[in-house]
Amino acid sequence: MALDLAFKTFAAAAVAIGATFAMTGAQAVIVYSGVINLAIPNNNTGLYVNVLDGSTFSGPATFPTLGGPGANFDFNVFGSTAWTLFSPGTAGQSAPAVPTAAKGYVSVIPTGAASNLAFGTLIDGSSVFNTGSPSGSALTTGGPALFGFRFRNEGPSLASAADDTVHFGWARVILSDNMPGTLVDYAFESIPLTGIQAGVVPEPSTYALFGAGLAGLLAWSRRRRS
Ligand SMILES: [Ca+2]
Ligand SMILES: [Ca+2]
Repeated sequence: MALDLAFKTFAAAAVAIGATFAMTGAQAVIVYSGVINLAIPNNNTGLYVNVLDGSTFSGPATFPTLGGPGANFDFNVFGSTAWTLFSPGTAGQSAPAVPTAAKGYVSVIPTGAASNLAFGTLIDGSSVFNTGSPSGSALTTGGPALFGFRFRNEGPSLASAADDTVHFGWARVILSDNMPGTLVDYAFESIPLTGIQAGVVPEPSTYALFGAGLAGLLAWSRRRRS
């Protein structure tokens, strides 16, 4: 596992290209993936997810590349005999590198394993985040487990941090050692720095289903305001 971590920590320099999405509007909206049940390969790549555009990457390279699926990823689950969560740095990310305060996984201490969150746990600015590569050893195996994360919305300018925002989210996974896992679903709060409760899926009439993408989300906001 030490080799995995060293490899994952080695980040290639990247040129900022590709599309990102701006979050606008003042109304809190939880964006929910729906049940997707995506496979998480149990290898050094695992599954990268960009929660803003829903794109994912699971190889064959170890990292997604800018402009490709999974670029500007927000969380990554990988592993071989055991599971690890990996925080974004520069690989596959817009410039500048993702700030420490814009990434990480909810944990008990900043250097500890990712927490196995109870349903409804609030993930917000008071949560403790491991911003590196926390172990997944505390997560329930063989059944659904919830972890919390925070992420950077890169904003339209891929070379500047001025329009970047920080958001909170959760993901539900099913993991077992020595075999592929499953990403069941995930959600995030569209308003920067606004808390979200782990595993809580809002009423269909009050959340933005991810399938429509952010265009759908923004249209929904406009409809709500009109
Ligand atoms: Ca991101
Ligand atoms: Ca930016």
